[in-house]
Amino acid sequence: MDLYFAPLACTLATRIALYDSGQEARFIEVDLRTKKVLADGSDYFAVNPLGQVPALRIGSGEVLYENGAVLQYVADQAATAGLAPPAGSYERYRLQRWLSFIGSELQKGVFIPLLDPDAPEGAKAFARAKATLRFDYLNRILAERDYLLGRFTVADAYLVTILNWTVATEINLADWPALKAYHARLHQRPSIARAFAEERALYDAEQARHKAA
Ligand SMILES: N[C@@H](CCC(=O)N[C@@H](CS)C(=O)NCC(=O)O)C(=O)O
Repeated sequence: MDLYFAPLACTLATRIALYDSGQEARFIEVDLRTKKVLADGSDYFAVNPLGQVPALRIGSGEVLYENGAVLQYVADQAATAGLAPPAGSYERYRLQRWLSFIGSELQKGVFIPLLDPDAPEGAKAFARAKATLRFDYLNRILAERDYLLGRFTVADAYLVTILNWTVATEINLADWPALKAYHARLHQRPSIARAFAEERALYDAEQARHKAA
Protein backbone atom coordinates (compact mmCIF):
# COMPACT_ATOMS: atom_id res chain seq x y z
CA MET A 1 0.00 0.00 0.00
CA ASP A 2 1.12 3.55 -0.74
CA LEU A 3 -0.31 6.24 1.53
CA TYR A 4 -0.18 9.79 0.17
CA PHE A 5 -0.09 12.02 3.22
CA ALA A 6 0.76 15.46 4.56
CA PRO A 7 2.41 15.87 7.98
CA LEU A 8 -0.06 16.12 10.89
CA ALA A 9 -2.98 16.27 8.44
CA CYS A 10 -5.97 13.92 8.73
CA THR A 11 -3.77 11.22 7.17
CA LEU A 12 -2.04 10.80 10.53
CA ALA A 13 -5.04 8.62 11.41
CA THR A 14 -4.16 6.12 8.69
CA ARG A 15 -0.50 6.05 9.74
CA ILE A 16 -1.67 5.28 13.29
CA ALA A 17 -3.93 2.49 12.00
CA LEU A 18 -1.06 0.99 9.98
CA TYR A 19 1.34 1.07 12.94
CA ASP A 20 -1.27 -0.18 15.39
CA SER A 21 -2.11 -3.18 13.23
CA GLY A 22 1.54 -3.89 12.31
CA GLN A 23 1.15 -3.32 8.57
CA GLU A 24 3.81 -2.13 6.14
CA ALA A 25 3.17 0.74 3.75
CA ARG A 26 5.05 3.28 1.70
CA PHE A 27 4.44 6.83 2.91
CA ILE A 28 4.50 9.40 0.12
CA GLU A 29 4.53 13.01 1.28
CA VAL A 30 2.47 15.59 -0.58
CA ASP A 31 2.92 19.36 -0.36
CA LEU A 32 -0.68 20.51 -0.13
CA ARG A 33 0.26 24.10 -0.99
CA THR A 34 1.87 23.24 -4.31
CA LYS A 35 -0.08 19.99 -4.86
CA LYS A 36 3.17 18.26 -5.72
CA VAL A 37 4.57 14.96 -4.52
CA LEU A 38 7.52 16.03 -2.43
CA ALA A 39 10.00 13.35 -3.52
CA ASP A 40 9.80 13.88 -7.27
CA GLY A 41 7.79 17.07 -7.79
CA SER A 42 5.11 15.22 -9.76
CA ASP A 43 1.58 16.59 -10.02
CA TYR A 44 -0.54 15.27 -7.15
CA PHE A 45 -3.76 16.04 -9.06
CA ALA A 46 -2.83 13.04 -11.19
CA VAL A 47 -3.28 10.90 -8.06
CA ASN A 48 -6.34 12.60 -6.61
CA PRO A 49 -8.29 14.97 -8.89
CA LEU A 50 -9.39 16.92 -5.78
CA GLY A 51 -5.78 17.41 -4.66
CA GLN A 52 -6.62 16.14 -1.19
CA VAL A 53 -5.01 13.59 1.08
CA PRO A 54 -5.46 10.79 1.98
CA ALA A 55 -5.09 8.72 -1.16
CA LEU A 56 -4.26 5.07 -0.70
CA ARG A 57 -2.90 3.06 -3.61
CA ILE A 58 -3.72 -0.57 -3.01
CA GLY A 59 -2.17 -3.73 -4.47
CA SER A 60 -4.37 -3.77 -7.57
CA GLY A 61 -3.23 -0.22 -8.44
CA GLU A 62 -6.63 1.25 -7.57
CA VAL A 63 -6.53 4.48 -5.56
CA LEU A 64 -8.93 4.95 -2.68
CA TYR A 65 -9.85 8.41 -1.33
CA GLU A 66 -11.72 9.71 1.73
CA ASN A 67 -10.66 9.08 5.30
CA GLY A 68 -13.67 6.95 6.19
CA ALA A 69 -13.06 4.53 3.32
CA VAL A 70 -9.26 4.49 3.64
CA LEU A 71 -9.37 3.81 7.38
CA GLN A 72 -11.83 0.94 7.00
CA TYR A 73 -9.78 -0.55 4.16
CA VAL A 74 -6.60 -0.49 6.26
CA ALA A 75 -8.44 -1.98 9.25
CA ASP A 76 -9.85 -4.80 7.11
CA GLN A 77 -6.40 -5.75 5.79
CA ALA A 78 -5.47 -6.83 9.32
CA ALA A 79 -8.85 -7.86 10.67
CA THR A 80 -7.43 -9.73 13.66
CA ALA A 81 -6.06 -6.45 15.03
CA GLY A 82 -9.69 -5.47 15.66
CA LEU A 83 -9.45 -1.87 14.44
CA ALA A 84 -12.90 -2.21 12.84
CA PRO A 85 -15.81 -4.46 13.84
CA PRO A 86 -16.70 -7.18 11.29
CA ALA A 87 -18.35 -5.98 8.05
CA GLY A 88 -22.12 -6.31 8.23
CA SER A 89 -22.28 -6.27 12.02
CA TYR A 90 -24.28 -3.56 13.79
CA GLU A 91 -21.03 -2.47 15.43
CA ARG A 92 -19.59 -1.76 11.97
CA TYR A 93 -22.39 0.71 11.32
CA ARG A 94 -21.62 2.36 14.64
CA LEU A 95 -18.03 2.71 13.48
CA GLN A 96 -19.17 4.24 10.18
CA ARG A 97 -21.39 6.60 12.07
CA TRP A 98 -18.39 7.88 14.09
CA LEU A 99 -16.19 8.16 11.00
CA SER A 100 -18.91 10.25 9.30
CA PHE A 101 -19.38 12.39 12.40
CA ILE A 102 -15.66 13.11 12.71
CA GLY A 103 -15.24 13.80 8.98
CA SER A 104 -18.27 16.01 8.52
CA GLU A 105 -19.27 17.54 11.86
CA LEU A 106 -15.74 18.06 13.18
CA GLN A 107 -13.17 18.13 10.37
CA LYS A 108 -15.21 20.00 7.77
CA GLY A 109 -17.82 21.68 9.95
CA VAL A 110 -15.58 23.04 12.69
CA PHE A 111 -11.86 22.77 11.97
CA ILE A 112 -11.53 23.69 8.30
CA PRO A 113 -13.17 27.13 8.76
CA LEU A 114 -11.12 27.76 11.90
CA LEU A 115 -7.81 26.66 10.37
CA ASP A 116 -8.15 28.00 6.83
CA PRO A 117 -6.56 31.47 6.71
CA ASP A 118 -8.80 32.28 3.72
CA ALA A 119 -12.05 31.55 5.60
CA PRO A 120 -13.96 34.78 6.34
CA GLU A 121 -14.63 35.74 9.97
CA GLY A 122 -18.33 34.91 9.52
CA ALA A 123 -17.43 31.32 8.66
CA LYS A 124 -15.12 31.13 11.67
CA ALA A 125 -17.82 32.46 14.03
CA PHE A 126 -20.29 29.93 12.60
CA ALA A 127 -17.77 27.09 13.17
CA ARG A 128 -17.05 28.24 16.74
CA ALA A 129 -20.78 28.25 17.49
CA LYS A 130 -21.09 24.69 16.13
CA ALA A 131 -18.09 23.47 18.13
CA THR A 132 -19.62 23.78 21.59
CA LEU A 133 -22.56 21.43 21.04
CA ARG A 134 -20.35 18.84 19.32
CA PHE A 135 -17.62 18.95 21.96
CA ASP A 136 -20.18 18.84 24.80
CA TYR A 137 -21.65 15.73 23.20
CA LEU A 138 -18.26 14.01 22.80
CA ASN A 139 -17.31 14.94 26.34
CA ARG A 140 -20.45 13.22 27.71
CA ILE A 141 -19.73 10.07 25.68
CA LEU A 142 -16.05 9.90 26.65
CA ALA A 143 -16.81 10.51 30.32
CA GLU A 144 -18.49 7.10 30.24
CA ARG A 145 -16.07 5.05 28.15
CA ASP A 146 -12.41 4.99 27.19
CA TYR A 147 -12.96 4.76 23.42
CA LEU A 148 -15.74 5.72 21.01
CA LEU A 149 -16.82 2.10 20.53
CA GLY A 150 -15.65 0.86 23.92
CA ARG A 151 -12.32 -0.37 22.52
CA PHE A 152 -9.71 1.23 20.28
CA THR A 153 -10.74 1.44 16.61
CA VAL A 154 -9.87 3.54 13.57
CA ALA A 155 -12.51 6.03 14.76
CA ASP A 156 -10.27 6.83 17.74
CA ALA A 157 -7.24 7.12 15.45
CA TYR A 158 -9.24 9.68 13.44
CA LEU A 159 -10.61 11.57 16.44
CA VAL A 160 -7.24 11.93 18.19
CA THR A 161 -5.80 13.24 14.91
CA ILE A 162 -8.50 15.90 14.58
CA LEU A 163 -8.26 16.88 18.26
CA ASN A 164 -4.53 17.54 17.73
CA TRP A 165 -5.60 20.50 15.62
CA THR A 166 -7.17 22.30 18.60
CA VAL A 167 -3.69 23.67 19.46
CA ALA A 168 -3.86 25.84 16.34
CA THR A 169 -7.35 27.17 17.16
CA GLU A 170 -8.99 28.98 20.03
CA ILE A 171 -10.76 25.77 21.06
CA ASN A 172 -9.37 24.84 24.47
CA LEU A 173 -9.75 21.16 25.34
CA ALA A 174 -9.53 22.07 29.04
CA ASP A 175 -13.18 23.16 28.69
CA TRP A 176 -14.07 19.48 28.13
CA PRO A 177 -12.18 17.46 30.80
CA ALA A 178 -13.16 13.98 29.59
CA LEU A 179 -12.16 14.85 26.04
CA LYS A 180 -8.88 16.33 27.23
CA ALA A 181 -8.16 13.18 29.29
CA TYR A 182 -9.05 10.96 26.28
CA HIS A 183 -6.69 12.93 24.04
CA ALA A 184 -3.83 12.71 26.56
CA ARG A 185 -4.49 8.99 27.20
CA LEU A 186 -4.47 8.13 23.50
CA HIS A 187 -1.16 9.90 23.02
CA GLN A 188 0.33 7.32 25.43
CA ARG A 189 -0.57 4.52 23.00
CA PRO A 190 2.69 3.42 21.31
CA SER A 191 1.33 3.53 17.74
CA ILE A 192 0.05 7.07 18.29
CA ALA A 193 3.14 8.33 20.11
CA ARG A 194 5.36 6.97 17.30
CA ALA A 195 3.21 8.28 14.44
CA PHE A 196 2.84 11.70 16.05
CA ALA A 197 6.57 12.08 16.79
CA GLU A 198 7.50 11.12 13.23
CA GLU A 199 4.98 13.45 11.63
CA ARG A 200 5.86 16.28 14.01
CA ALA A 201 9.42 16.16 12.67
CA LEU A 202 8.12 16.11 9.08
CA TYR A 203 5.79 19.01 9.87
CA ASP A 204 8.65 21.10 11.25
CA ALA A 205 10.67 20.36 8.10
CA GLU A 206 7.69 21.35 5.94
CA GLN A 207 7.29 24.64 7.82
CA ALA A 208 10.99 25.40 7.35
CA ARG A 209 10.70 24.66 3.62
CA HIS A 210 7.69 26.95 3.26
CA LYS A 211 9.48 29.72 5.13
CA ALA A 212 12.51 29.41 2.89
CA ALA A 213 10.43 29.35 -0.32
N1 LIG B 1 -13.43 14.46 2.53
C1 LIG B 1 -12.03 14.24 2.54
C2 LIG B 1 -11.34 15.45 3.10
C3 LIG B 1 -9.84 15.29 3.10
C4 LIG B 1 -9.16 16.60 3.43
O1 LIG B 1 -9.81 17.63 3.65
N2 LIG B 1 -7.83 16.54 3.48
C5 LIG B 1 -7.07 17.74 3.75
C6 LIG B 1 -5.90 17.41 4.66
S1 LIG B 1 -6.49 16.92 6.27
C7 LIG B 1 -6.54 18.26 2.43
O2 LIG B 1 -6.09 17.50 1.61
N3 LIG B 1 -6.62 19.58 2.26
C8 LIG B 1 -6.16 20.24 1.08
C9 LIG B 1 -7.30 20.63 0.17
O3 LIG B 1 -8.48 20.45 0.53
O4 LIG B 1 -7.00 21.15 -0.91
C10 LIG B 1 -11.67 13.00 3.35
O5 LIG B 1 -12.36 12.70 4.33
O6 LIG B 1 -10.69 12.33 3.01
